[in-house]
Amino acid sequence: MFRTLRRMAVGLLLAMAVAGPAHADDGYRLWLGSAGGNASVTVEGNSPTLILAADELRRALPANTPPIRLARVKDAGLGNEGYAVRRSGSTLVINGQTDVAVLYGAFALIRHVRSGGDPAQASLRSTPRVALRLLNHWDNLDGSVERGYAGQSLWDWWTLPDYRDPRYTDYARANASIGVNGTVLNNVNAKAESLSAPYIAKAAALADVFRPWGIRVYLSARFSAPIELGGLKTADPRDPAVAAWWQAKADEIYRAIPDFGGFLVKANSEGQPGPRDYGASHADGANMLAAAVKPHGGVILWRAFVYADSDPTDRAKQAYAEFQPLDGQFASNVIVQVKNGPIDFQPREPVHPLFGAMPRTRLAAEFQITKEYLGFATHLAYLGPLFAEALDTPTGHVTQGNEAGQTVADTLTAVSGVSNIGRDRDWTGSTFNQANWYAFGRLAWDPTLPAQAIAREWAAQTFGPDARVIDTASAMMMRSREAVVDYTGAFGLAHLFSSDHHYGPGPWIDDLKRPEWNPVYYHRADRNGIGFDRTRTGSNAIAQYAPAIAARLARPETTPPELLLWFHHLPWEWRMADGRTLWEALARRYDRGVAEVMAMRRDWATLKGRVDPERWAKADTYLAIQTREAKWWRDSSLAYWTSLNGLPLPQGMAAPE
Ligand code: GCW
Repeated sequence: MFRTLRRMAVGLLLAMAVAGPAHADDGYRLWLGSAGGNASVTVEGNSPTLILAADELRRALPANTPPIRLARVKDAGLGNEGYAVRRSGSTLVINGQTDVAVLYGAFALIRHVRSGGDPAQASLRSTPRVALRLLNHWDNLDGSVERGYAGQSLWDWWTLPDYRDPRYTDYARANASIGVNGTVLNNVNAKAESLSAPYIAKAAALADVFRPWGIRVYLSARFSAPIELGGLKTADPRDPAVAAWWQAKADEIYRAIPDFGGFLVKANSEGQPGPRDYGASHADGANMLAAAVKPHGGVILWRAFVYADSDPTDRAKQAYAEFQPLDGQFASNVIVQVKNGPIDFQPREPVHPLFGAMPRTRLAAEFQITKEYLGFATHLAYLGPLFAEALDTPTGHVTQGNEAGQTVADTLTAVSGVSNIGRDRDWTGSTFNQANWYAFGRLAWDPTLPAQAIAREWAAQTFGPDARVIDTASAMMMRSREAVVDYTGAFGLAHLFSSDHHYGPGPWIDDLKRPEWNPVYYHRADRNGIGFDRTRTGSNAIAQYAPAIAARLARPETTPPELLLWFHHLPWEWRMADGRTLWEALARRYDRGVAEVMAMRRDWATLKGRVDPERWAKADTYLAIQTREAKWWRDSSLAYWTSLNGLPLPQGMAAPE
């Protein structure tokens, strides 16, 4: 009896040792994969960053890779962060002007090989197009994450600064591998305490972990901190005592974190304090903070996400109205951070009119990687196409040296992504959500990369070299965001979400405190028509765009169909370019969205057995949830629209369940 038990126990242990734990470790390891290599790597010098780069190469690349040599070189064309990887005789050489540039080169080679490239043929050269590539964590000091769907905050404030969880290192590795070079640790809805001495020490511990990976730490600052922490009577930016308090605070932070990146500020927005409380402008507030960090080389990221209930005519116009007139007034180390669209991270928005409209101000684009309006963690929505679409949009403004006209990406000093990272084992709540973190970093580095190439490269590194898996998974990803647009509201409809969690449909909601929180404010549908008139006959928001763009948006016929109802209020019988009525086209889009999700699930089913069982099953279950909820969106939305317009559903479409 005992012997049998013992034999069983030994057998079990052996089985575990051979097969490894039952769960898919790769979920934790992200796109970096598991260690299996043994490549031969030599480093010149003993910089900590180069040693880390060599370790990454050794663990990721097999022993038969040509020997690799890492070295800093002078090559002005590479800038501070660019790399060059090339063959020299029998050796692969990775060069950059700085240690971190060489590290980026090492990750580029790993990416090249792990997505199917021949190491012997590697010839890679790249410099980042945008200087600051930042994650913004909306992490609270109590461990919760605003709009976070992947568990508690990664930062364990309780055990910091003493305990440096190895996970912080893995976080830094993942970010460095995609070129992210800064991270804002705490929520923009900031508590003053995040700038207190104990939290500075905690942030400093994280900064120490991140430093060799080329990642700087930033903090969100609460504008009223001089009152809450400093005991001052005011936070008026024009008061010398307030400026002195911030100067001393900056000095204190820089003593602990010499390469501190700077402050991110949400001011006079959704109840946050700011300079306007004292009759001062956003520029007054930002410049006062900028002066405090300037001697240390820091920046101020000042958010343009403002809308006031005092002007309910069109929320989409308010940020431009408040910020554009301040162009030229911001200090040189202020970066105005603008959300990609004028409302709030919808599945599709036009780009924000501020891009290109503030030529004398440094700008950042803010994207949301976490899927607040795209189905939280469960729905599959690959955001590569959303990010790329925005970055690639022409602003219509022509600048010197850019006579062909600039794109949004051309206007940027920084790109920020609101993080989707939490303490979940898979970091982001689902395997496919990891791709959004990955795509953000890749596009921040090079906004011209095609979203599909990024999807393939991610899939290869995440699931391995099986071509069927790479083809199928990347094709699913590429159709996924458009599917979400279709089942939540196509043709530029927006903000139809149930409040204020923003999960599920609520186009009928009309009873919230502020008019611009209500979905009915955005769709303006009635018996006769639907859409928000932003032309001259309506809010005239189109006048905030460059003349060439505004001229096209002035008429529905020349407005991109996917933004039609963002800019125009049209009769349900309006004829689309293909001759169908707007109502028929819209109704069919809901159906198409559902069909696309069902197709994604069928495609995923064909990969059973080709993806490890744990990750396969979780994604399959999530696609089942998404199928159910896409139908919920379609059926409830159609039921609501028909209750207004009294029109029958297009032929062949079943009545809502
Ligand atoms: O997207 C909205 C969110 C808020 C968020 C705000 C912002 C951090 O619903 O949760 O607050 O925007 O970006 O400031």
